[in-house]
Amino acid sequence: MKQKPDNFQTVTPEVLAWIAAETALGRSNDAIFKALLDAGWQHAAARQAMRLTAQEASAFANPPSLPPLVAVPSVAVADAGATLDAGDKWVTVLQRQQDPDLVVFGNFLSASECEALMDAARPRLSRSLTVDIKTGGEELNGDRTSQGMFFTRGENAVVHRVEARIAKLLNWPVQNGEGLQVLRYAQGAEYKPHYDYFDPAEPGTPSILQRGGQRVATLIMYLHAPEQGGATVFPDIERQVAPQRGNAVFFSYARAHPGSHTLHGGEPVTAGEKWIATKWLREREFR
Ligand code: PD2
Ligand code: ZN
Repeated sequence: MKQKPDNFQTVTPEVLAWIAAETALGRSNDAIFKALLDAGWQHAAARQAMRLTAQEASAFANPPSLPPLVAVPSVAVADAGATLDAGDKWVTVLQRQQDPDLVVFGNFLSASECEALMDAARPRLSRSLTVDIKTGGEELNGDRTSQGMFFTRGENAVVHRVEARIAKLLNWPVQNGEGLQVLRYAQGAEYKPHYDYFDPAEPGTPSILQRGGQRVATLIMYLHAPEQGGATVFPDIERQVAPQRGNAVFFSYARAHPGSHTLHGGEPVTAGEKWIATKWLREREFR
């Protein structure tokens, strides 16, 4: 192992602050460097101190940029109590709020549509995977203890009908949607709070985004209510949505950033089973 030389000098926060103050007073780098040497600093340590001060100044002048703001799906102006034309049926607005834009719909799915989606999904359920943002692949995730499956877009008549309803209500092309995902939460299962967008800072994200760009909105439809627990929670805005059969919650995120306030999770199911179908919407066509 390399030994620290006995005469090693530590670049302290005080010396960095002194260099920054001298720079602010208009003193040149050469003059500051010479003053450090005159004060007994070794060349290497003085150079390191100058470099660190410059780095700090540049990070301050150029803060890390935010991900871009993109267009998102939205529901035509409608406050709680409104009834909306979803193409093949009328859907009611039970709750609406801004920042994030969040809408709870009633009468989104009929009981027979819920049953049909569960019946078609049941034989295909397996322990839920989530996209591994480190690699762009899929992984088992301890934060998500449900079982799940994906339909392909338009896979059967009910899926097709529900997707057309979503597209009409949210003014967003069917082609920009991922395949419908069905999740079954047994007693004790939960989905810990997370964001649905892909973290731009993660190395696997660029490869995920090649297929349709970012996720920009989520619609969670409740197919079967548990006897207890299983609410969808939004910790940043202190909201909860009850998992009532046929209802759905929509929220959008124009920026892939925590400032979207879209942190959300599925509380543990404490009695019975909870079933949902989720539609994630992308910026562009998802193939
Ligand atoms: O089941 C839920 O409440 C839930 C919570 C958080 C679903 C999702 N996220 C999702 O499907 O993204
Ligand atoms: Zn989610």
